[in-house]
Amino acid sequence: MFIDRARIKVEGGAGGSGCTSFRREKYVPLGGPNGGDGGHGADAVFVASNRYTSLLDLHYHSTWKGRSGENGQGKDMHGKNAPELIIPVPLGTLVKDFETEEILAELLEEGQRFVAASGGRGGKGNARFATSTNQGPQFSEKGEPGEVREFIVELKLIAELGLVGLPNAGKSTFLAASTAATPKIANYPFTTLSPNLGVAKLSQYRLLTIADIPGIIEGAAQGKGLGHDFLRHIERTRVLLFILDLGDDDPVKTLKILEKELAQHSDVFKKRPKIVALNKIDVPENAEKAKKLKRKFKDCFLISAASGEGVPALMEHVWEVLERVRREDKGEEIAEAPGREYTFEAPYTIERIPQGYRIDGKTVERAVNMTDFSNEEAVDHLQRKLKKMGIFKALKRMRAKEGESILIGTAELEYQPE
Ligand SMILES: Nc1nc2c(ncn2[C@@H]2O[C@H](COP(=O)(O)OP(=O)(O)OP(=O)(O)O)[C@@H](O)[C@H]2O)c(=O)[nH]1
Ligand SMILES: [Mg+2]
Repeated sequence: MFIDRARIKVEGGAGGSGCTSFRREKYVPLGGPNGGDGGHGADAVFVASNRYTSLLDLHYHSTWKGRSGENGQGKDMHGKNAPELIIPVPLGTLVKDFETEEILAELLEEGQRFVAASGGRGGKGNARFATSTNQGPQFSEKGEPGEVREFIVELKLIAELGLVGLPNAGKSTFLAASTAATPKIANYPFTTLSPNLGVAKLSQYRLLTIADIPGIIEGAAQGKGLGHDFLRHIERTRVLLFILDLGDDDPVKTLKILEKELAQHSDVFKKRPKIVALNKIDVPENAEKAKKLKRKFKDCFLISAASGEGVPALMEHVWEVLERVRREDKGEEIAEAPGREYTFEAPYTIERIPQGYRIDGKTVERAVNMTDFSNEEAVDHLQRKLKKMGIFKALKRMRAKEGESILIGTAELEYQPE
């Protein structure tokens, strides 16, 4: 198994600001307020899609930011909400919090979603603040900033096709021919020292992951060579592809050796469908030999990993076998989604700090973030809001003194007892 990991930063779109405006009509000296609300900022959402098989795209695109909502306008026109920002990830993606590494979501099914960062709420226009005592409010709310979060996204890549062969048989060359992987290839044994992985794209939606492991030699089970250590990497593949070098003295014997080594390593290989490819058909002497040899295998493909000859036909066959196995395996792999626990959270907390008090809490911070402090009326409105939430009472109980600082989010206010 291989783990693909990416660190990404996601930011929801900011809400649009509310508008301060008044009706203008002929012969009406002072129209009522008609400033519209700002639109919602974009939520950023992870969506599982079977069109993706690796996190490669996230490695190249590590910061995502949703669009802002539109600002409200006069004549009660609300700003448009921003469309959702979709971050596509492959099925099986695990989303973890960057700081705590807590698993937040496991996206297993097509279309399954997880909201990574919420967009900010749109600010209310001044029309919303009209009351019997203040019929012409001169202020509106600013849009709320979008949420900003960092994640570690993980994908356990389970290769579906495992390549098995003696050193130098051409396994890495085959991986390079069928996928975009660029493994080291050389004309000496044990070129590959650790597993390589590639994704073969047969057509837009037909993708399959291939594992190329170091060559296996006779006696590997007793510790010879390197290959045995890596057999566990292909234990979970659904299909095995044996790559045999036509230049070998006796490829039939080679296949027997390889099968024996696999059997000694683990019983799981017994049930795996096996496909045989005779490689290096491009070498003239091999072409002759291949004709006779072909009959000795029940089912085999003649290919040249180097020139690509025969590779597409082989891949189509691999795909057919895989589709059958996938259908059969389906029942086994139902992973449970992690349960969620809900805990009670106080709406805000007040903490004594050297210069005064610090208030933390989503609603309070949001109210502050959405206030335009250059506008007296807006500040008054905030005061009333905080009062409704019982913040002044709480501060009084904590014996806050006039002029002490109250820190909320990024704002610093001054405490005035009522
Ligand atoms: N002529 C010819 N040479 C090939 C073909 N496939 C691979 N080779 C050559 O065979 C040699 C070994 O190829 P690799 O792909 O490194 O073999 P491997 O099976 O990955 O070897 P290890 O990693 O050592 O296990 C290289 O020199 C390749 O260029 C082929 O189809 N035709
Ligand atoms: Mg190799």
